[in-house]
Amino acid sequence: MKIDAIVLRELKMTLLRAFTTSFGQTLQRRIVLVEIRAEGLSGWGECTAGEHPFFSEETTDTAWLMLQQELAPVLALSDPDHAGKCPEIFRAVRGHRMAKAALENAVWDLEAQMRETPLAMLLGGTRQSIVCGVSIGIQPSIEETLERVEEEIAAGYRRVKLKCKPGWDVNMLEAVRERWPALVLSCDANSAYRLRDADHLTTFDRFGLLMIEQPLWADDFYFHSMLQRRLETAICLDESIRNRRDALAAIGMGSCRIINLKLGRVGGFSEAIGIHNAAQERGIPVWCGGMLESGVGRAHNVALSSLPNFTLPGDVSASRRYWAEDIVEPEIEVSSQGEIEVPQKPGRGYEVRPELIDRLTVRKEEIRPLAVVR
Ligand code: OSB
Ligand code: MG
Repeated sequence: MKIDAIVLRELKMTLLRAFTTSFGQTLQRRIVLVEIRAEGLSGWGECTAGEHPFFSEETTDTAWLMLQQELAPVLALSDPDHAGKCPEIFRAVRGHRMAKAALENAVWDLEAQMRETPLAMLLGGTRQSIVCGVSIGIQPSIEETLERVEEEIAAGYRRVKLKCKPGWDVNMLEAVRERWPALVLSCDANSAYRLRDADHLTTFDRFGLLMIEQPLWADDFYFHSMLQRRLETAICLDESIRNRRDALAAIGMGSCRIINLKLGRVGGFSEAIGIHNAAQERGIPVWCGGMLESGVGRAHNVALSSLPNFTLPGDVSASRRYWAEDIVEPEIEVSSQGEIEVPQKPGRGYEVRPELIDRLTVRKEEIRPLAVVR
């Protein structure tokens, strides 16, 4: 494909309510979107970097810099015949996986349109609909937590994940479990615990959780493998898994029994498919995580979740949980059965809304192949 231009935009979007994890609170999102124009079509991608380097090293600003100075110029000068070539095109740049993913996913999006194929099908998806869970942030009180959980169950969601941290765990989990004994429940610590908390973490076993997500260090496999041996509850790794080799290491060492797959964290669809396949071959289920995405990233998460080894409910939920107005049409909607239909239309299957995107844009830059001097 011959690329005419790559447009970078930063959008300012306010969440309907603040989202709190063990590492901090987010209300105001600063989202980098990329648009790749080629052959009369536009592919879109979203960078899932946060505003601060708390979840990972990347931020909105580091991603902007890398996209503008390194990645978009290299991609604009290449003319990939397949989106799967992107990792090779970006190989010289170390790290910055969320920035790379924004571009690579836009190329997949574009390729699906060119081939007049649904994005999900191009990726190897086999599901007509995906099963959805929700991630509930740390609340000011247990009462408010119970209210949130009640709303989400009433909306049809099939799994509830509760953010936790030392001091906000057993009492809260106990209250939720007591009220809903059969609820499919998990928790996510975003690496807030240490190995000295192992005895404490074993007490979570009594809540019958589907999993404990990323209890220990964001870059660790070894200590998670030691912890996993002591827990009945499955550990799910999120932050630790950056690529397929990490997934193989974690599975091989017994660091986890479940993997949370996030497109941005692993650098895009190609690596995500590699991890999906490696996990599938070894009997390890995966599910799709979320990063408080706008409709563009969310549409890509829906497509990814249609692959066969996404056998657990993901954190892919409805636009209306996050935004007064999402930037895609239709918005991502969840049925009363807690499912999202995988679009059967060519491409991502959710149109972008250009006027709304313009209104939310706070900076914009266009990179054209002819203007790139390397
Ligand atoms: O660890 O899964 C996480 C949001 C931001 C950063 C990290 C995480 C999350 C979530 C929210 O849990 C998932 C979502 O609803 O998008
Ligand atoms: Mg997580």
